[in-house]
Amino acid sequence: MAVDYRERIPNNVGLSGNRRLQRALESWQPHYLRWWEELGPTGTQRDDIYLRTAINVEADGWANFGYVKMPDYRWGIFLAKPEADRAIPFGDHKGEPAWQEVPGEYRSALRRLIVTQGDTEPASVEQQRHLGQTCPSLYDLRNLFQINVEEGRHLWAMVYLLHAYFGRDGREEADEMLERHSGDPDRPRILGAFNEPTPHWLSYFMFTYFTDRDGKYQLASLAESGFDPLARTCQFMLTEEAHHMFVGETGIMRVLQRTCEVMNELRTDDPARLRAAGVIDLPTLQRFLNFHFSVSVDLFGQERSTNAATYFTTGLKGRYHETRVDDDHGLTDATWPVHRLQENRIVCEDEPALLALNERLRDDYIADSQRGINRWNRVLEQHGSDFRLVLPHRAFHRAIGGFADTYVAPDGRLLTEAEWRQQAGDWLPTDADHAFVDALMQPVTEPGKMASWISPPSRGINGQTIDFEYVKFGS
Ligand code: BYC
Repeated sequence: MAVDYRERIPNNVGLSGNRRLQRALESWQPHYLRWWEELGPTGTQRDDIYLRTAINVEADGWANFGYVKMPDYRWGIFLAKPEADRAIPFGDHKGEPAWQEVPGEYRSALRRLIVTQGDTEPASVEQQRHLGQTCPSLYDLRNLFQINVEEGRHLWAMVYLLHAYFGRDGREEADEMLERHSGDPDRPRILGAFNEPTPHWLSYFMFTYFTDRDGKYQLASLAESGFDPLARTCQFMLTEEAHHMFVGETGIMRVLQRTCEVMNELRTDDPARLRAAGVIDLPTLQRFLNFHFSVSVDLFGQERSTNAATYFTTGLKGRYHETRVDDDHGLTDATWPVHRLQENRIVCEDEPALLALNERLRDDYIADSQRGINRWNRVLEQHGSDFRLVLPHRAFHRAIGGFADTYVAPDGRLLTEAEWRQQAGDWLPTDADHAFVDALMQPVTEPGKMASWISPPSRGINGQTIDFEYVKFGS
């Protein structure tokens, strides 16, 4: 369906044919814009930014580039094209026609999933709101804003579902999306990682690599949902999510590249000398990696989860690439290996697969995270460094699940609390690490120029050169 950009809310869901829904969303829109102004990227209202905007869901339509002022960005509502005669692919209702309306008996579970998903989107915009003031280049600044507007659009996607399918309580939930705030002691965001600060660009690149990747796996699982509007919404969101992870992966790669160059120039890997030369030493990068990986691993929930089992049997949330998995899609007798603590050691034992769905998705996520780490390590190898970045053990620094109250080293060794306290500063970013990275974050806004601590990207956006003026600052 073509998108009408003359409408206040561009959409491919036929909004103009449903006056009630249109009015409800149009009355939410000013609240959203006020939230964007108050808690979105700071001091950017008048800047022209080279952004991509989705104008339809076709291959040639979802990435339209041009200069836009962010408050004028057209946050639209887009669902992937419907699949004719789609059937529910898993669970007790497997093979029945996918639901086009909310199944009454699963209403509150479905609403909960949509609210949890939706809550993360504005949270990440809030977390990143000050980063624009310390951008390492115009290229990076533009990518930050691209991600921010798309997270805004992903909030619109969930708010549309709440308004369109959940009546009054859906509208209330949509309002609350703008009332909870990242890190707010009274009204925090729902999931832990979304209340952690993203104070500088190193955290941001790690966040977009690790935390946006949780988004990929959760959205892919929801894209299998028997509730067809949710599945179609998530399918389209996933096309945008890839760029966010690209920003994280290439961001860290460029940091590594720059550090390696200086290591070779100075013939040293001494952190103090490298820091003095204005680059981020490798042990510091590893500590930030440990932190962002561990808080992102928490986002998959408990290892044994009856919630997850219910979401699956009721057909609301599937597995990663559910339709490509070769089994009965019911999981009644299947098992899955799960890590857990047993008398002072970590064991991995088979558990009922239905209860282990969070752990299974976490396994998919960890394997995917490792692939990027391998690519980062290739940069180190190419520069002759023996240092290798490693993913910490899944039990390291956990706040959710069976390892939440244990002290575990990055290599999986169980520790006493005293041992942990003694060594935590070797494994997680310290205040001094943050202060050092903060001090590096001086804005660079001349086209084509990069901060001292990061290499240029290998290419620009949409075929433009690296020195293209990706952001034109308003007066
Ligand atoms: N922090 O049975 P469990 C993204 C709660 S990211 C705090 O394991 P379940 C994005 C849990 O809510 C993708 N609380 O839970 C990325 C439950 O609470 P109740 C976001 C947590 O339901 C970057 C209790 O602990 N999407 O899109 O199996 C930028 C029991 O746990 C946490 C989704 O998450 C935590 N980390 O699993 C922008 C998809 N973990 O019910 C965007 C939707 C668990 O006891 N959500 N709890 O009050 C879900 O599928 C599930 O809610 C979860 C949790 C996987 C998160």
